[in-house]
Amino acid sequence: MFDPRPLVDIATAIGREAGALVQRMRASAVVSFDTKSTSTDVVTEADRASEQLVRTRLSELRPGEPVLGEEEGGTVVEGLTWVVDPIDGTVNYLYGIPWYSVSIAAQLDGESVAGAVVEPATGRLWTAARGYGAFLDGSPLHVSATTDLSLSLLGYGFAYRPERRQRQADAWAAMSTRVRDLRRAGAASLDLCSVAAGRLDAYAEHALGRWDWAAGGLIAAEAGAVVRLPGSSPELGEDATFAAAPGIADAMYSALVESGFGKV
Ligand code: LIP
Repeated sequence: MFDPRPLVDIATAIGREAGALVQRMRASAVVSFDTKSTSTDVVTEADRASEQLVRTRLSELRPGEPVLGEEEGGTVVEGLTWVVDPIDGTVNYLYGIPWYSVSIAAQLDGESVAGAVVEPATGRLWTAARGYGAFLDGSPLHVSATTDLSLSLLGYGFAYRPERRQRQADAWAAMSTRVRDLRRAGAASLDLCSVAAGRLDAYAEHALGRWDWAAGGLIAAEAGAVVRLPGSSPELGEDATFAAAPGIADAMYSALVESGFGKV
C-alpha cells in the first residue's frame, strides 16, 4: 500500500529551508516587489527566491517529478506533482505581519496526499499525510466541536480584482449577523490550518490558486473538517474553497449560499 508519509518529510525539510530563506530576506530593510494581476497583487523577490530554492531541492531529492508553483507555473499531471506556494500571505509578508507560510504539497493524480505548511516567522509546522492525520509541531489536530452557527468563527478572504471585492464584501456583510464573528487573516493555507486546529470553525474564499489550498486543504480534511475544493461546490461558485467543522458544515454552507456568496 502507498505510504505518503515520506513525502511529508521531504515537503517539511524543503519548506523549512525555504522558510529560513524568506525570513532572512524579510530581515533586510527593503523587500522589493512587482505586481501581477492587479496593483495590489504583489510578488516579492523573496517569493521568487523561495520558489527557486524549492524547485532546486525537489530536483535533487525527487528528480524528474513535476512542480506547479505560484510564480513559475507548471501543470498538474497524472502521477505525482509537487504544488508550491513559495510565500502564502505575501501581502502580510510585505507589511511585516507575521502570518505567512511556505506551503508544499504532493498530489497524486491531482489529489493531495502529503502536505507541509511552514510558518517562517514562528517556526510552527503544520503537516498531514492522507489517511494518517494532521499535526501541528507533531501534536494531533482536531477541528472544533461547535454545532451552533451563530457561535461560529468564520475565516474569509477577498479576490484581488476590485469589481469582485464589492460583491464579496456584500456577502460577508450578510454573513456577519449569522455567525459569532469573521476573521480575514490573509493566508489561505493558514486559514485552512486554523480550521484544522479549531481556531476557526469555518473558512470560505473564492479565486484561490491550487498552491493556496493544496497542503492546507489536506491538513483540514485530515483533522476532520468538511472540505470542498474548487469545482466541487457549484452553489458556492466554481472557484470556491470551503472548509468547516462537521457540526456546522451544512448550516454554514446554506448560510453562505443564502448570503449570495455563490454569486460574487
Ligand atoms: C493569498 C491567499 C489569501 C487571499 C489573497 C492571496 P498569496 O495568497 O493566501 O487567502 O485572500 O488574495 O491569494 O498571493 O499571498 O500567495
